This record gives sequence, C-alpha cells and structure tokens, in this order.
Amino acid sequence: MTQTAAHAGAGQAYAEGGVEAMREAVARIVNETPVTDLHTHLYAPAFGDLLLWGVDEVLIYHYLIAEAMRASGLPYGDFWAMSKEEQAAFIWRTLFIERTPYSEACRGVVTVLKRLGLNIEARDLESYRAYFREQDLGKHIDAVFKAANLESAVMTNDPFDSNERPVWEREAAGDPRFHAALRIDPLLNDWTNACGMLQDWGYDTAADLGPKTLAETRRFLSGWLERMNALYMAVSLPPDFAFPDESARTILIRECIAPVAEEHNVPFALMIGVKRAVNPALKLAGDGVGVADIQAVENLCAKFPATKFMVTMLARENQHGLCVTARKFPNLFLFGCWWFLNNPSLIEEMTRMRFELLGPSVAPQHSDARVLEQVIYKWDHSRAIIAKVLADKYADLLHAGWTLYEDEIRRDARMLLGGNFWDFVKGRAGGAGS
Ligand code: HDL
Ligand code: ZN
Repeated sequence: MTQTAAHAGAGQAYAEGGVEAMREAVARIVNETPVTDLHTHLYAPAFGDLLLWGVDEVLIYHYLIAEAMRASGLPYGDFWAMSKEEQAAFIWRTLFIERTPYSEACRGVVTVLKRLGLNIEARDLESYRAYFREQDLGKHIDAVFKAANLESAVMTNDPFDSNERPVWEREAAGDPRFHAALRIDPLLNDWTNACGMLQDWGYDTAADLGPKTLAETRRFLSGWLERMNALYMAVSLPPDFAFPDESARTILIRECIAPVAEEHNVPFALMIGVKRAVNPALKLAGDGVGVADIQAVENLCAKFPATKFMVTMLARENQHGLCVTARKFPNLFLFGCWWFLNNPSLIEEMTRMRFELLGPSVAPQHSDARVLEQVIYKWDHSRAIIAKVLADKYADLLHAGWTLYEDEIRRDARMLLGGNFWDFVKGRAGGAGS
C-alpha cells in the first residue's frame, strides 16, 4: 500500500498568506544549495594550461570577442595579431570603458570582479591583473568554487584533442571536484578523419563501417569511458541532425554509441542546433544557431528505450517541442540553457516552460564555463532566475490551496541543482525500456 495520508513536509510551513516569506526562503535556500555543474569546459589542475583562469582569459572569452569585434569594426587580422593581454585590454576599453557593459557576457565580468572583492569603481584593468598575479591556483580554485557554491563540475574531455590526450595517457591525477565526460564530436561529425585517427592509435577500423570497425569503435568508446571514469558521452550536432538517415552518424549511433551507453549505463548527451563556423574569421566566436528537427530526438528515445539520453537544444524555437518530447520519454533528461540561450530573458522563459510542463524533473542550468571564474557569474545570475521562477510556481500552488514545507523547498532545490542529474546518471533508463 503506498503512503497516501502523511505528508513529506517538515519545518516552517508556507501557505497562501505567507508568499513573501516563502519567496525569501526560496532565494536563501537556492543560494545555499551546492551545485553540480554538469557541462563545462574547465579542467582539473592536472591538465595544466588547459585550465583557463584570470582576468585576461575572462575578457577574451569568445562571447566578448564577438561583441567587441561587432562594436569596434576592427579588422579580424588586427585582433588576432594582438597578444592575449592586448586583446583583453582592447575588449576592456571597447566594451567596458567606451560603452556600458550591460550585455550578459559583459555583466558577467563585472559580477566576477565584484564577487572577488575587486574595486569596480576604479575600472582599472592593471589593478585586477595585479590581484590575479598574486593568486595561488590551488587556493584560487577553492575560493572560486566556494564563491559559486559549486560542489563539482563536469569537464568536456576530448580524446581526439592532441593537447588533452597525453594528459590522460599519463594517468592524470584526478581531482574529485572535476568529473569527466567523453566528448566524441569528431567520431560522429567527421567519421573519415576520426577513422584515420583510430587507425593511428591501433584500432582495426575502416571507413566502410563493417562489423570489425564497429566492434573496434565500441572498444575505443568503452576504453575511454573506463580510463576517464566518464559520467556520460556527449556530442554537439548541427541543426540538420536527423536520426535515422543514410549517414555514418546513424550507423555509429545505432551500432556503437547506444549499445556502449547501455552496457556502461552512462547517458548519451546530445547538444543539438549548432552551426559551426558561420563566420570562420571569428574562430571559436564564429559559430551560429539553427532550428533543428525534434523528430530525431523522438526517434532516438523510442528506438533505444534502455539508453539514457541527455538533451539540450540551441534554438529558442526548439524548446517547447523538446519539453513535450521529454513528457513522452522517461529516458530523456533535459538540461541547461545552452550558449545563446544563457541570457536572463531566455533562461526565465525556458525555466518557466520546463517547470510547468516537466515539474521538478529537469536540470534547469549548466554553466558551459570556459574560464574558471565564470562559474561565479553564471551561477549567481542563474540561481536568481531559478529561485524567482520556482517561487512563482510555488505561489501559484499556495494560491491553489497547497501547504509547502521548508524541507520540501530544500529537497526541490537539491534536485534541480544536481540531484536530478546524479539520479539520472546512476539510475537505469526509466519507462518501458528498463
Ligand atoms: O559545443 C559546446 O560544448 C559549446 O558549449 C561550445 O563549446 C561553445 O563554444 C560554448 O562555449 N558555448 O557556451
Ligand atoms: Zn559547451
């Protein structure tokens, strides 16, 4: 007999007359709840210079490069000819001194400097540089994780990256605050070249994707999942991603990714909708967005019910369809407001839509941080919005007559800021497939 009468709640109770007190409690609890940041481009200290940190790296973030090139009209070649310090000074002058820094990526820099206790009023880049020069990286990582209230972060680990692969081959000392995710874009988006690299590494593969090649590709995936102790496999995909179709990608997903994901009980994360290099002259800042077809997600979840899929899509236009699809498939887990969606107006819109259609069953945000200190602003800004939307939904519920208890708010915040992700990673695929 399932429990029906008793309620789960304990602690302070909130009913319709206590909405303001409830809002304060929600803001406090969301800020107090440690986060698992499930997708970043940060690296554990063992990866050396791959971990980007400090004010110059914060300023030359590719989001800010795009904004500064747009604002200044500087020829691309002139910018790329500059040193990192010169690029950072150019961006500081262009976006923060000559203009007001109210874009989200600019405001983020201000939040970082303020939360690290620097003198914003001075607007003095040299003084900020002096502060970072004095930092010991290990202690600085501790301070940044504490400021962001980050429990841990998931890296993006690419065995096809010639800078990163040797670190894993040296058996890099792990840091419990940095988890691994196996990133496989070359395998699924550039099979011919990836096949050649696999051959170089001793895998008996051929471009024709015969049975031996498929077995060897599964061996490659299993080996790296184990070496990295990766939490999931991930890929970014173009707007025209289709499944199934006649491509090598469909064969690799069907014969390699899905079975290996199920065998290792790890999710397969698809980040769909990026148009790479729409302006190649901007390099990393040159990628764009396109509306994708949700049918591919439906087909994957239906065909592989025992495989766990994490999905985030880049186009605003795809968000409602993705929420509806997640209602149909318990093996589909939605996460984050990715990249061009990571702005207050769109985070609020998406979080409201997800809470209304999917309740507490999503991961509303990830940071995608590329530079260590960015986690401070990305989580400050997102926690405020998540708390606001959650409190609004609670207020509607109290108006409907529900009573909410303080420890239920804590439970919900824990679920949204990491608990749901860990449950999905550790559990079996939900629904018919399990
Ligand atoms: O493919 C990805 O993981 C994207 O997040 C890209 O890294 C992108 O450049 C980015 O940093 N977005 O926030
Ligand atoms: Zn990313």
